[in-house]
Amino acid sequence: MGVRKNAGLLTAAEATTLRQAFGRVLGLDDERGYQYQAGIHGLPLPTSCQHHHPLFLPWHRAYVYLFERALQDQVASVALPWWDWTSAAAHREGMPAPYTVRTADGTPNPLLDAPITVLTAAQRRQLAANGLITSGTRPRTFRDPEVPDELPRAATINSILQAPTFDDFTTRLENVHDAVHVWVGGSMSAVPVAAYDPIFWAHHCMIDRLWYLWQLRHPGAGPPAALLRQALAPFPMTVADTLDIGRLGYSYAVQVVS
Ligand SMILES: [Cu+2]
Repeated sequence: MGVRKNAGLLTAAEATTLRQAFGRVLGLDDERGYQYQAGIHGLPLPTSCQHHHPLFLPWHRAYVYLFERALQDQVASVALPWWDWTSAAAHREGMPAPYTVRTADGTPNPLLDAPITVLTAAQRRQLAANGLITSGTRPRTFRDPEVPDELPRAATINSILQAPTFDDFTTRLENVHDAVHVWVGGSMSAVPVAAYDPIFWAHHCMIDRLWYLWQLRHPGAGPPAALLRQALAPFPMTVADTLDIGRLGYSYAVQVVS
């Protein structure tokens, strides 16, 4: 089914497909739509995401998988790309171009930012006052990135990929993950609104890919057995359901960018 690729190496046609899929999901007001999907992570309540917990990787794998399925319901050939923030390109330029150009194909780029339509007036005021969304009655996500060369380094990730146990691996990877959220800044720096920023999905695709690479190197190692039957609310999946991306029907292209 879907082959996830490096966001820095998308062809023009692949980038157009990705924008089309995001554009269509952004236009849907029901449970197939962007506001519903992004809202599962934080606001509107309840906050469902799992952080600083052994469920972090399984929960986010299910989340990204089901969002990718929502994109594929609109544009069957689309796959979510990953943002390799360790690459030399990322350390020169930061986020990949498909996510940062202001316009593409003659229209505003739906990967640059997104509206957040589900907030109460009080939430809008408070989030805007805290610098997490744009102000006004029709808020959007925004970013305030740091210097590109301060993104996580390949050597750090290579060391984390050698972690012998799932607990050690997930704890160290989640800390790097947190640092990238903070690096992007603005909406991405706060759990309640982070998933509305389109770069969220490329960031979490990278996290998911690193878990997959760790799984390849450590066959048999995984989350504690006691967790395997745990449900990943609100998704109709358990931890065990997330362990094999082949069974979920997607794969990661072997692509590195220098
Ligand atoms: Cu995250």
